[in-house]
Amino acid sequence: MTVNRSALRTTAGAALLAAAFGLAPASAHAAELRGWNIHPEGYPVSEAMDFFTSELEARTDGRVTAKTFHGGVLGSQPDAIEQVRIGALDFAEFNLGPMGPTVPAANVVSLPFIFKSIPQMYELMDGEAGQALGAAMEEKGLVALGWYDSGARSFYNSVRPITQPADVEGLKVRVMSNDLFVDMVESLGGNATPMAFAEVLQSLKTGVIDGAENNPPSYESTSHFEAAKYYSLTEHLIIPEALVMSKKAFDALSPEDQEIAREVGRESAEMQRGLWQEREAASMKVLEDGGVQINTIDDKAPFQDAMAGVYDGFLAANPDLTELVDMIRNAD
Ligand code: BDP
Repeated sequence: MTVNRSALRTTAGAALLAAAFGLAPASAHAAELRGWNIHPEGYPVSEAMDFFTSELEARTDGRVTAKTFHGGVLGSQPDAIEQVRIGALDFAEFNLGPMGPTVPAANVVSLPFIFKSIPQMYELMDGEAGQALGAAMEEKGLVALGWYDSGARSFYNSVRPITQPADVEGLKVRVMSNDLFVDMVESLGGNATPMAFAEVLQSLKTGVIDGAENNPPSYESTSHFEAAKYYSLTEHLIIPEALVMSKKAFDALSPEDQEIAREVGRESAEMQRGLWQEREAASMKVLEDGGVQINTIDDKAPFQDAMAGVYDGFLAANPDLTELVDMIRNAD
């Protein structure tokens, strides 16, 4: 029997090189990536994530396979952020609000009224602001692949319509898990309770809270509107969301597959934004038909003015983020 020594040397050499550079040999059986999503199937985020996983698989010729667990079955958002960071989960779609405690720069887009409109948010997230936030997230182990839309959040409650800050006084309002939102509600005279999204409906029904705040699709999809019928369009928060991959999972991909993941992530965001506009209109119709009393706020200035202390406190605690705050709030 003849042994092809040069072939052996080549194989051994390649393995050595791979080991030296910390590259794992490509495996035909890479584990399926696991993704977290708080929203139910059919929600714009969920549809866009399904597009992401199926296109990722198709364009990598099956080298990368991925599955999203919809409906929050893999736990709460603050926990999931940690899990993705450490690589226990591979990808997810997060609102930047609950990300603030982990990624301080993310708090900048959780400042009330910082964006002037949704189109302005798109423009800034697709430009300099998105780059700055993406870099800050990556330092914490979260690779942003696309910026999703989450519309504008407004207050809803079971007690009265809100037309001026004084109407918030004394209301028990659920907020997402981030002290910034506690400050925000307290600045309006309300009592803020940070709470997991999944617990809100029951808490509204039992009177543990009087209300919460969210965009029309989430207020509708969760049935919160059935327990809290006053929806007041304060539109105080425009917080972008992100499709993210764990840096651990991302770094394990080949450069070619990383590029594909980024490309499909960007495309999924475009798709999500289109679906979002449609769903917002559909949700408003469900709310109207469901007997929700919706009021617009003609003059938001009193609400904006009430937020001065939130900004002052935030900038005093995070002077290094002043530049990013100014860049966004001074943008046209
Ligand atoms: C929705 C966001 C979701 C949040 C939820 C909340 O899309 O990520 O978890 O609000 O209020 O609009 O917790």
